[in-house]
Amino acid sequence: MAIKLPDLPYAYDALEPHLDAKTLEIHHSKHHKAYVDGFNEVEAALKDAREKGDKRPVPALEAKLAFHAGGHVNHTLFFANMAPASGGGGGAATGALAQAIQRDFGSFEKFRAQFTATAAGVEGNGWAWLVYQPLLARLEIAGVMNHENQLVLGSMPLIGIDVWEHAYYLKFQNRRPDFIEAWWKVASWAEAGRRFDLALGAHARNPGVAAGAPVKASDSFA
Ligand code: MN3
Repeated sequence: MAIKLPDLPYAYDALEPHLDAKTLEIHHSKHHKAYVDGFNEVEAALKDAREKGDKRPVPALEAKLAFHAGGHVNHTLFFANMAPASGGGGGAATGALAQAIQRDFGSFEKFRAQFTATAAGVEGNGWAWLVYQPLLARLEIAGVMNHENQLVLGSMPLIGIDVWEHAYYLKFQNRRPDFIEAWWKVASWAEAGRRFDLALGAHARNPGVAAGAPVKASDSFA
């Protein structure tokens, strides 16, 4: 079944003055749309290959599928984990997520410094994500190249930043660190906290989900 480009949860100019409307419009209506279209095209090609019993294109199509699916999922999460500064964007984590960040990184400021360094240090195109890894029962920061590698399987994304040049070049040119600083002013900790609560709930219902390992639900900060 074909997927569709989701609407943004705010207007293109809603993240001004930190992130500019033109970049956001192109990012959503052109770049994100290209991943949605790419995913649908690859899915159709895989279906065709299955029906013809043709194995030859499968490895290349699966690599493309991971790229476009990763692009679609990452952008959907990314646009939703920002909010206008006047509507809850910026600030810091609260509640259970704040306690988990304190436990796993020492403080929010130390987490912020490590996350910023990860985002700034991604070579070429990629992302930085804060994730919850249920089998390790802890938070991790992952630098991701392109859209889809270097993540531990089963990690649940909580909040992330797109550091592909298309995310910032119009306004910030080569100054990725300035873009990252601007992003912190619109990062939605309400959304990250909501995803963390969902991740903990899923983990509590099925703590050994991936390997059958005797992992305890991480309820020490619940
Ligand atoms: Mn992007």
